[in-house]
Amino acid sequence: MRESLDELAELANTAGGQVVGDGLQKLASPCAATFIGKGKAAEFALHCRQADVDTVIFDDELSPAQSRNLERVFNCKVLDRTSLILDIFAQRARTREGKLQIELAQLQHLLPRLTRFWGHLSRQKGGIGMRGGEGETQLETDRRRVQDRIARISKDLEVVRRQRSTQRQSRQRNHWALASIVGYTNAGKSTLLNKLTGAAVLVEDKLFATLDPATRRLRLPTNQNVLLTDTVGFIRKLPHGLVEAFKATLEEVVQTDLLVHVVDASHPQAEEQMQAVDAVLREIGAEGKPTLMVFNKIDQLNGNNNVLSGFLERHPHGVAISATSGEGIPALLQQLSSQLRPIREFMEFSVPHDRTGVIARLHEVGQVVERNYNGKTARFKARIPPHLREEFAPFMVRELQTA
Ligand SMILES: Nc1nc2c(ncn2[C@@H]2O[C@H](COP(=O)(O)OP(=O)(O)OP(=O)(O)O)[C@@H](O)[C@H]2O)c(=O)[nH]1
Ligand SMILES: [Mg+2]
Repeated sequence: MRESLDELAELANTAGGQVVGDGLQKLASPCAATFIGKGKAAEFALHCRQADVDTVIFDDELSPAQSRNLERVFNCKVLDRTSLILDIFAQRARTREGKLQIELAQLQHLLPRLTRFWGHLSRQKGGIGMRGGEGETQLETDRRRVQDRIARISKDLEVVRRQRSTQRQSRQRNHWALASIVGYTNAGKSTLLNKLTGAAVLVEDKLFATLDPATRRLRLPTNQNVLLTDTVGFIRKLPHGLVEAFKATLEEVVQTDLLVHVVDASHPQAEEQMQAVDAVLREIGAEGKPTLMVFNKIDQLNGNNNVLSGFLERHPHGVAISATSGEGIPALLQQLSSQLRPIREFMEFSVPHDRTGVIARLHEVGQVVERNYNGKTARFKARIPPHLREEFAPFMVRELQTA
């Protein structure tokens, strides 16, 4: 499919490669030995020799045998979409956990594919894949080293994950609502987080600019605090091994109160991208989560408003925004406030003036909408998480109607 191939070229550029040509072949079913047909393979081989190509990338996942055979035919390295995505992730991982996760996914993908062209495991900066060329003799040692490394990383990851889960628990103690920004890569997720919270997350017109999750606090117009997390973008045919490796990170997505699904409404494949995101959400067990649809980049629609109205018709609670110009952001904040509200209980409290601890705590965990310090006791109207009801029960005057 043409669009997928164009996206593959974008991925190759992102990985530091330079695309010198491409080709498509329609087959009823892939050829067992070489994926593409024999004649086509020979044609590409000639092209590779003429253009001095050092890597051929396939848009679909190749079996280890297919990659090996193709490397022989082309006499150069063969990558598939999966290894390319893994490679980009490897270049971009910053945190220890991110690096470990990606290395694990990479090694697991690499192990059955170790061939002469992958050579030994020294990584070349800026290039694609793990390059080398020390020949067959290195192979057996490499396989053993890879296996040892996989075992080692799995152990390290376990430790990091335990720390992460502790962090999460302490965050939950704060009882702030949690929302995760999800969406196709390059949809504008980080731009939106930056716009909303003044964060300085890297924004780039590249695929997978963000890899490690960033969480910032956002105070809604209703005074409610939300922890907003921006995380890795999704893509169609996201390697399963990668989803597996990133499960721990993505678990945060599953455990939030609300998903904010950002769509690049100006992208010709916006609909397919939304479906790809939904597919990944299903895979990580986040389907059916309350979701706020956000149609971004409306400044780029160039009057093509039919598309947008189509989206909004199908997603009546969705909002149209431009994360760069700020258009639609107030409406987005409103939606966030109203979608996050149901998990709070709205009550009136009366607290003696000298119980400063209680007053402080109420402001910390609750969303204080009205305060009055003039009477004999301090009076508050506030929304609090249901499970904290008991803690504040001694000070509760009455329940209020949730608007
Ligand atoms: N015109 C326009 N461009 C936007 C808008 N929002 C984001 N962009 C651009 O889209 C590109 C991608 O933005 P990011 O915020 O990095 O996208 P992301 O979803 O975080 O991407 P990944 O982290 O790579 O998954 C950048 O070049 C942004 O400047 C918008 O509302 N309008
Ligand atoms: Mg990003």
